[in-house]
Parts: sequence; structure tokens; C-alpha cells
Amino acid sequence: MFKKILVANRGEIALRIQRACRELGIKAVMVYSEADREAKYVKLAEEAVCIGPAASNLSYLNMPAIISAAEVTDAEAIHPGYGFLSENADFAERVEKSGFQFIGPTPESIRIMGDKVSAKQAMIKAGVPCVPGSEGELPDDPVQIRRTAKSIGYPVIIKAAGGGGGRGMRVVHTEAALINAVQMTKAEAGAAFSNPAVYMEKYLQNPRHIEIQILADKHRNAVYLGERDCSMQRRHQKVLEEAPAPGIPRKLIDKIGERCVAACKKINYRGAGTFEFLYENGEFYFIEMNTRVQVEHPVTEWVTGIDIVKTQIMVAAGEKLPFTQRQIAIKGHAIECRVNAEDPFKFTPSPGRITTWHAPGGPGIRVDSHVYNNYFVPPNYDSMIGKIIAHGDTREQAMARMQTALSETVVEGISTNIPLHREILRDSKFVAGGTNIHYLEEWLRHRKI
Ligand code: MV4
Repeated sequence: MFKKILVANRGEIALRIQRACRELGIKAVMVYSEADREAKYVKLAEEAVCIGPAASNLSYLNMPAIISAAEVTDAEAIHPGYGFLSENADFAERVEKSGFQFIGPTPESIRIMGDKVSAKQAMIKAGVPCVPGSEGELPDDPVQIRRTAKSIGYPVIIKAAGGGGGRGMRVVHTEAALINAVQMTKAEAGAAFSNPAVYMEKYLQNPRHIEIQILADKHRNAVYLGERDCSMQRRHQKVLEEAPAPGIPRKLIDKIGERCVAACKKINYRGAGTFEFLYENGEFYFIEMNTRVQVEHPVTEWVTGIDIVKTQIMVAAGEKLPFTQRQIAIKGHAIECRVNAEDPFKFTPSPGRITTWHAPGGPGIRVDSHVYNNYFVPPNYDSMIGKIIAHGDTREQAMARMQTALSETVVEGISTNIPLHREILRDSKFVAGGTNIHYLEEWLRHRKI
């Protein structure tokens, strides 16, 4: 096992990884920008290295600074967390070329999944069901593009190969709008991702966003840890996630989970990963794979009892997965509310000093947050300041515990989206379960106040 790991991230996930290291008896080296110098998880670290000014480009995205920090502290491995450099294949490659273990999949896996066209081709080859669409990249010939759209049937969606997470896509409803839409998406993709390649899919009108968590080791063992329902989102930012997904038969999940595991073995995947699916009319359609630990991993940890971050570290060190598929069962229900420093109505960021932070607790409540009384939320990064996770034997119990937790939480000095969460928890359609990816945005359009 590693003796020392460098944590190349900040905020709640940096603290989450630090905690996993402590449990494993591994020293964690924290890196920090000038804006995070005073953070408690930095102050309480055995070792910490400043990697640059507040701006992400100069610190948490600064590859030479991070690799130098690993060199000077004699760390053996680097955990990238989520966001920042976590899905940057060049970073993973530079980490390994510098003699460190990247805690994640190989640079090659990251590269394949980063290109959404090659990701989809790999999944088709591995037997994972995908959204019907173009076979690979769209050609330039308008005749062929029109023929592809006609055979798929309108509406179609044009997506950038270099996009993902909602960036670089366009829905097309008619043949008249097709060629222009393809050209526009290609131009934007070229500018945004330096890759003008686009592909086409049937546009699913009212899907849910269901994702499958997997873990794989370096010995071709892989397991799936059930699913998460991440349909409650606004502008491609998830707001609330839960596991299991309400109303989806376990048999269907097992079937798709087994496909994901088979795909992992086929592509020799290692580490934690998430297969993202759209789910509509009882069918799963693969859209993307994430090659990192995700923000919402705690809901899966709670219903499976498996520590995903600890397992990431263990498999990176070459250990075998300490459990088999047969030993994994889903127990109860977990819901996560992302707490953002933002206006709960206008969604504008609300950085600044937190004068009062009172976290909830009690049975079935977990809080993953790096904040505390007098913590200053820097304006330079994502507005998420923590996550409240509630677990119960049933979804009803998890919801009741979450409502209590939200009502106990006190955050003063800045605005947060906790009032929004409290409204969602009281919404009859959410309470019934199974709302789709458009539900929250539609609900917000008709929201009173
Ligand atoms: C789609 C889709 C409908 N049909 N693909 C958006 C993010 C990116 N990961 C894929 N996305 C979508 N792809 C087809 N063929 C609808 C979306 C989509 C979406 C997906 C997941 C979660 C939220 C979303 C919000 C809007 C659109």
C-alpha cells in the first residue's frame, strides 16, 4: 500500500480523500491555492504545499506545480478528485511518466472516454446499449447527413465528440434546420474543444438520467454498485441525487450493470467509473462514461456499504477488489442534496464569509463539507460548499430524515440553495419519485415568487 498520496483537489472532495487516507494509514499531502491557504483541511494536514494563486488555471490546473509538489514531498500517488485535472488524459500520462501512480484509469481509458465518439464505439463493441444514431463521426456531405437523420427519425441531437456534460449539443426538429445546425455545432466544437467532430443521435424527449457506478481492479475484476438517479438537475448541474432509482426494477438494473462490468473487462478498465444512461420507456441508452469519482458517490456508498474512495486507492496500489458481485446488495435508500453558495431563486453565486455554520446530524445523516464557522467561500471556484446525505430503510424515511436535516442546517453570512431543497422535498411529484431531466427546470419556470 502507498505510504503517501498527494491530493490534487480542494474543498469537500479534498477532505473526503484525506479522510480515506487517514483510515488507510496513508499520509495525505494537500495542495492549495492562495485562496485556500486558511482552509481547515489544509491546516490540519500533515503536509501541505501551495501550488499557486487563486485562479484555477494557475493552481489546481497547473500540472507542473502539482507534479513538483509530489516530487518535493516524496508522494507515491496522486488522487485527482473530480473536476480540475481528474479527466485530463495528458495529466494522467505526465503523472505516470514522472514516476507516480495516477489514482484512476489509464491515460488511454481516459482518452477513449473523453472522445464521446470513441467512447460510444467502444460501448457498442462491448454490448452496452446506446442511443440509436450515426455510426461514428458525421461526414461533411449534406446528402449523407440528411440520410442519417431521416433513418434515425426526427428529432435528432447533434453532439460534439469533444463535448460532454451538456456542452456542445443542439437539438434539430426538422430537415430544414439540419445542415445549418450541424455546421454551427461543428464550428462551436472546433473553437471550444479544438475538435470539430460531431455525431448524431435520436433525441430522447423525456428521459431520466440514470448512472451505474463501477469499480475495477488491475486483475480484470470488476463490479457494479447499482445505480443513481441524477435526473433532478438545472442547466446540467445536478441538484439532488438518489439511490436506488425509484420505480426501476432491480432485474433491469442488474442486466445493465452486468453489461457495464463486461465492458470494463473488455476495455481493461481500472478504478472507479460511471456509465451514464438515459432511461426512457423501460430502456437504457448509454451516453457517456465518467472516469473519475463523482460528487454523488456517497449515496452509492451508503446503500452498498462500500467506501468508493478507499477502494480507488486500494486498486491503484494493485490490490484486488475486496468483494465480489455476489457480496454486493442494495440496502435502503439514500438521497443527497448539494449545498451551493448561491441565491436560491436567481442562482447567482454567493461567495463570502460564512458567519454561522451549523451542520445537521442524527440517525441516517452524513455531511460531506469542508466548511465551518468563519470560513470564507472563495469566488474563484464552483459554488458547491458541501453535501447533505440522508439514508433510510425506505425512500420515505430517507426523505423524512433529509427534511429534518435541512431544517436543522444553519448557514449565515452567505446565501445557499437550502430553501430550494426544502421546496423540492415537499413537491408531490418528487415525493412520488421518477421525475425526468426536465422536471426541475419546468418546475422553476412556474415557481411562485
Ligand atoms: C441527450 C438527450 C436526449 N437525447 N441525448 C446532456 C448532457 C450530456 N451528458 C448528454 N445530454 C443529453 N443527451 C439524446 N440522444 C438529453 C440530454 C440532456 C440531459 C441529459 C442528462 C441530464 C440532464 C440533461 C439535460 C438536458 C439534456
